Amino acid sequence: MSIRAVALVYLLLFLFNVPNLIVSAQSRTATSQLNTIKVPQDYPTIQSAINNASQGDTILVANGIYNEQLLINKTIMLLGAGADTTILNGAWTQTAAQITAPNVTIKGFTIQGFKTGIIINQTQNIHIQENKITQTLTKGAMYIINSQNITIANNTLTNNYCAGVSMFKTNQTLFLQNTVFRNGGVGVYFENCTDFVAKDNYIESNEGDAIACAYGYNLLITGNTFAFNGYRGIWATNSNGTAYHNNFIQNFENARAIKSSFTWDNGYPSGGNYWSNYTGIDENNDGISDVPLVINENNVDHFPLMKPYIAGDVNHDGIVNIKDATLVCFYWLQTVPPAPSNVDINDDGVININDASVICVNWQKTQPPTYTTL
Ligand SMILES: [Ca+2]
Ligand SMILES: [Ca+2]
Ligand SMILES: [Ca+2]
Repeated sequence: MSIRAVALVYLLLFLFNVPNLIVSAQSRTATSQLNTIKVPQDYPTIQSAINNASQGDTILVANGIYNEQLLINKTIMLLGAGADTTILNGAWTQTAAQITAPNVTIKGFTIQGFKTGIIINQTQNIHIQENKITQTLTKGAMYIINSQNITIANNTLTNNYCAGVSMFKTNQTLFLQNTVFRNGGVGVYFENCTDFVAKDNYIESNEGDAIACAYGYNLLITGNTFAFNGYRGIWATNSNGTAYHNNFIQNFENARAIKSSFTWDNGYPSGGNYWSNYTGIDENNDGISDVPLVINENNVDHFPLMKPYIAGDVNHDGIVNIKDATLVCFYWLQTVPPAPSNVDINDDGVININDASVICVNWQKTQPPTYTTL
């Protein structure tokens, strides 16, 4: 047999064995690491599944009503079949889910009828996503203390008797695209917290403030709508941060900042916030008031918007349309500056497909959505 023929045989043998090698490698990974546990097929209750899970397991919870209180003291992903159909139901006592372990996800549940919805206590890397939390009592829908790196996204917190979220001594929180609606207290309250980001939330018709903070540092509050709240859109004391591209619509008072210093705009022509009770003057017709809005001497929105902010409304004329798309095309792949800041919709310093896609998503929108139109 020639050397070439031998080489060919070895090559064929190798190729023939590759799929088997891959399969055995995959099965080793599957058996030695993560498992998926199903409720009620594998265990009748969610808590029994948690008790029998290993660190890093995923627990899938089928549709149904579960009359349980959960203690989550190990790293798991807890995935309901969806908030419309997977219900954690309380009897007005205790806590629906208490999380004390790091790296926990809770997604896809309705949580209703508890003293407190979710408590996150002295831990980190927690994701709370796509849940509905309603009808809670004293400590509200979510109560977070001494924790860090918390993401709360796409949840609906509504008809709770006290606050939506209360948070203490907790850093690096992302609060994104949540609806906080018609709660009996403040929408989101936090105290002694650093690096809190609230982006693209609808916080409406709560009896207290939409956002209230004491001793909050390096806050970023952007893209939110605060409407019809009983007290303020933002109330802050001894705090600092940045708040722009928010809509303040018919709150009892839009903003109050005590011993606090915020930046209330993103410069020109990106702009500041929309304040429904502020008429302003716009003689040069750029959609930005020619007169600043002064909350107090340390808190000035230098570029108040004349129309409600909608992501993608680059030219501030109150509608996302071909005029905005044209501006993005014109400055395509340019950096900011020299390109104007209003065209960089997502504030990442370059005009590209990420900005164009925001325009596509919000095409023809003319007003910030409110709860009644969601
Ligand atoms: Ca102007
Ligand atoms: Ca526009
Ligand atoms: Ca950009």
